Amino acid sequence: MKKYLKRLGITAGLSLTLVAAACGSEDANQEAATGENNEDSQATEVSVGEQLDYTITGIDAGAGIMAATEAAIDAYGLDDYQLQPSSGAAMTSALDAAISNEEAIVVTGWTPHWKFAAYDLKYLEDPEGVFGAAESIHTIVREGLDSDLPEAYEVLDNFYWSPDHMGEIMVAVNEGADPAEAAAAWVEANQDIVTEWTNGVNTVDGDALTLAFVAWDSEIASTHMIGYVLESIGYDVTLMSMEPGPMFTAVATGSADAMVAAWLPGTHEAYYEDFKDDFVDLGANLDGAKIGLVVPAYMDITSIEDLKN
Ligand code: PBE
Repeated sequence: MKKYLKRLGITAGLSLTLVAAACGSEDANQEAATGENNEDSQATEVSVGEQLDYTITGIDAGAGIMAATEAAIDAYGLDDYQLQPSSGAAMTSALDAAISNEEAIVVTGWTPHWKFAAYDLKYLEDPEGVFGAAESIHTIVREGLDSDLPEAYEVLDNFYWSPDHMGEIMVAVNEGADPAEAAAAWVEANQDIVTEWTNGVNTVDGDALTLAFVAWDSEIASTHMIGYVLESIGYDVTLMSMEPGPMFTAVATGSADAMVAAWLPGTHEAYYEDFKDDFVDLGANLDGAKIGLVVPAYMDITSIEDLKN
């Protein structure tokens, strides 16, 4: 049976070999089961919560998945846990470090994301349905875009792709490609898809267009991709990276022309409700997205409920 070690930080005083040997030994399991040799078995039994330092590794504080995770902490009575805010990049590097050492970790995770191609991961089941079902990612534009920049409006309205398409750019970026170059390469290699969005749309002559986005890996991919497509029909496109609240505000107030990063109906519900009368929702550009709590496949738990153990 594969065993993973709890974080080294809380194994002070025990050598790695000792913990590994004790946890892995049939004798120790037997003793724990029979209650024999209590002193030893207590030293080797580490709860899931202890292995995790009662920490859920999060991302940026304004992300919808952070609010959903706080709601899950409430719904599942995970009172001892804290949700650690960080960033998408810090979350994946914590995940990478934990997996290299086969340690326990639970992160706020979402699909599409390259981490599922890079590592063997699983979503924890969510019997309370706190994280919702499948999500769609919507394209949202400022009021008046249809008359001011009708060609951009048309392409943005036509834009629709699959989680696999988005994943291809994300994987390339994770493997070291510059996002703009990875997006351009994807567009060039997928002209059959892209021409469905641009067919019959007139070219323009350098009109300025701004796209707001948050630097989540998924949105880095989509925003660079559609920005490149809009450049290719003649727009002078500026990508503006910001926090989620400001992204919604920017499109609602018209300081950005569009965004392709609204996760609905659940993840960005609160932002959407605040601003929905002040912008135009062009509907889904991708279906089959998902958010939840994610752990390495080697962890011996299947449900968010198991975090209590
Ligand atoms: N995400 C990626 C975002 C939406 C896109 C799931 C991290 C969020 O939680 O707000």
